[in-house]
Amino acid sequence: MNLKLQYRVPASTWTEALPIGNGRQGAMIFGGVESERLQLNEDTLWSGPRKEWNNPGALEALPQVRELLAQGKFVEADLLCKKMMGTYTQAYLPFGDLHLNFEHGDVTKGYSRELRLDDALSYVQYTIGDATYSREAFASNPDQAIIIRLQSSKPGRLSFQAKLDSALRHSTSADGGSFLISGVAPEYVAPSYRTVDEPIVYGEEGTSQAIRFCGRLGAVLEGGVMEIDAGGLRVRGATGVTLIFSAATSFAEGQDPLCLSADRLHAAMSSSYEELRNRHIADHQSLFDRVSLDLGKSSAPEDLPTDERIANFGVRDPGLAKLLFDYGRYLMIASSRQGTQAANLQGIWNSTTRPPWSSNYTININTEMNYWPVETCGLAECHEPMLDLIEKLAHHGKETARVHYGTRGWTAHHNADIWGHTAPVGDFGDGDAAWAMWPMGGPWVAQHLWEHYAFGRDMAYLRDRAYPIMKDSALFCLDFLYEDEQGRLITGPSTSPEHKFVTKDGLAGVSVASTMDMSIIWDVFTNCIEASEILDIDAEWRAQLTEARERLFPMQIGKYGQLQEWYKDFEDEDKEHRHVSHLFGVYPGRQLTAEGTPELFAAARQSLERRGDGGTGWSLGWKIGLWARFGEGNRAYGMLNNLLQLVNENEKMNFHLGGVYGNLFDAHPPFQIDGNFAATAGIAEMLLQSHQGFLRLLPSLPDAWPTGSVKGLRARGGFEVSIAWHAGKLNSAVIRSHSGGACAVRSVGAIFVQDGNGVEIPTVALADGAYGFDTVVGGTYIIR
Ligand code: FUC
Repeated sequence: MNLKLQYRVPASTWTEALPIGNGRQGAMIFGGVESERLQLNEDTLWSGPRKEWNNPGALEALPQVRELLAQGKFVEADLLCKKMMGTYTQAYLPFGDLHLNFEHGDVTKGYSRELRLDDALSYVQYTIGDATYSREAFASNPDQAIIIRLQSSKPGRLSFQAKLDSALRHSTSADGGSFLISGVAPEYVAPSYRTVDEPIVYGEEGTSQAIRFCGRLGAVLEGGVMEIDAGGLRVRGATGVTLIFSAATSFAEGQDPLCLSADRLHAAMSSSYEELRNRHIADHQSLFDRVSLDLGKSSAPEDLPTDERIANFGVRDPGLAKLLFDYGRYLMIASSRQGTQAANLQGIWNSTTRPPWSSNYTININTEMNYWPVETCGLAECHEPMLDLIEKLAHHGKETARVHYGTRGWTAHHNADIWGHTAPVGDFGDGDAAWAMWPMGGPWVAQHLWEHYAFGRDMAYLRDRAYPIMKDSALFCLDFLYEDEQGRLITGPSTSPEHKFVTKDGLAGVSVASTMDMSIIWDVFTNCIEASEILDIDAEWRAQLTEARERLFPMQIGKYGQLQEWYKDFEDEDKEHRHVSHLFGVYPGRQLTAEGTPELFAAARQSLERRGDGGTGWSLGWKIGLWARFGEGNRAYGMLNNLLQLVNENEKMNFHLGGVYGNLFDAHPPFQIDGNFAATAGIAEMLLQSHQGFLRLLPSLPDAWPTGSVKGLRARGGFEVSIAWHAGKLNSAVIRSHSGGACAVRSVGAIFVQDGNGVEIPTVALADGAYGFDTVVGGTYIIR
């Protein structure tokens, strides 16, 4: 089956529309016949400007909170944490819409609409009378524009009006041969979960510090005539039209969106449609083609619409599981490119002015999850915007660490935004501590700096860019930790994100030394220790970290045989809570493994079992990866099954329900992109793992995929790995070494290795059932 999403009717809702993007500009294409809508986004269009978010009163409350925690007064401590809150983040906003109104009516024959993942093209086609109309659209990264090609098979049949619109304050005009929309964002947008009298606040015209935006629409005609005025762009009697849309904002300092959008438009208009299209496809494929997956023959009919395929087949169609995997890679390339903003809660696609959770960066799971597939799936360049965001947070988070906790280093809490917000959110007293009071956002995102090195092995990057920020994050942890009465190092106030526990006084979110805090700190310490060894620097500091790591409050096994989520064996507020924060050490961490920590690993598995098989889309996505790490392919497959359930657009927010919409977007509900990325990462994790110092081939292959292959996955150590399997067993694997050095592989039993010339390479048996051999840079090794 072709690599595409396909439908026989136009989208009637936003979650049936199809996403395109070039990392910066995005569009959701509805494919309407008489009136077409492209809902537009630009990734720097947020409310703002940056305002002070730290709370100078926080530090004073800290010792009082710690004192209450020492006395076991958790509910009181939880309430006192309100004194430590800063402001809410700003919101990511919709740019507007491009409307096309055609004069040919809406009675068609043979309508089809599709999104092709391999060349990143959206395509609509239908017949009216004796003319066939087609629309091809793409978002070009090399040409920084959205391009739509309209065609009629009969000369002169294309007549339509095109106009740009926005829900934000704006005006329109004709300007230098293009149709121009220009506007300004609000200075503040309250989160959607808050009821306030004035949720959207604009600044004064002329003096507003908010982000300004401009969009321009230009057209190149084959036949026909065109007029442009403040009402839009009108075309009469054309045979073919290329529409080009360019957008810009004033987010980057000194950037004038009026000029920039014009420059971008003129540059794109100087190329022919074919040139634009070819450049776009080459650019997309340079990333997309690095990986390919085959899970076996599709069981669904070739022409079945994707929404029906989800509803009628789900995971039972291996072709649909493959499509979901490839869709995650497609969406990453479309929403996160070098120089753009990191993908937020909705990637770059958002149509509402008060989007769920402000469509911000939620860094207590969601933003990290977005970037789980990038390294394993060969998209390391797409990681860059996340690394940029981390740098921004590290910069602003120094002040937050100092003001809120009196520590060195830097940190961030559970929400961030384009301005680099790092404080606990809650408008100085409004927030809920179980969510906001979590200074582990910094240390968690710091993991990404290390992982980028672990896969890519770029020493200069590690030394100059990653390590200094990782080190400062570890410094924050060292200062934030304090001793309990037995001399163990604990955190406090400490939460297990968004989950509360039962106390005699009621529910509380805050205690000390939650398992997640300890796991994240173990992770940042370990990564710093290894990085400093590799760089051969900071020996004394390394010793200090190693000593502190030994003294971290230990993990414990609770009364249900589970890995305890909190430092005491409290009862859960919600046994099936969507967050599985205490399992961080299994995935995405590497502290807990079957070989290294068998009892804790088994307890972690029991915790996952107790959490159940339900959850929001992203929660299901996390559980795919976790079951893959537990080596249980059939359970991971079960989670994929639960994710590949069709969710109705009108489904209300539900913390226990997940699935996908008709356009295969992950449903929280509402839409949230993280689950798509987690699914892609999870499938990769089922086929290849490398977090234990060796490559594990096919660690969690489910029975449902007996025969298949994957090409181009990446593993830590700078390896590119292709694997073929048959009847559930490894056929062969090909490993390409990009940075040379030792390679260790674990499969079933001993391995037989040949180099690219068929010469046998000697192997040595290592610990944990792995076998090792030496590689040279650029060398290819065949494993059987
Ligand atoms: C986390 C989750 C919610 C949602 C929100 C954006 O806090 O618990 O389910 O994903 O982020």
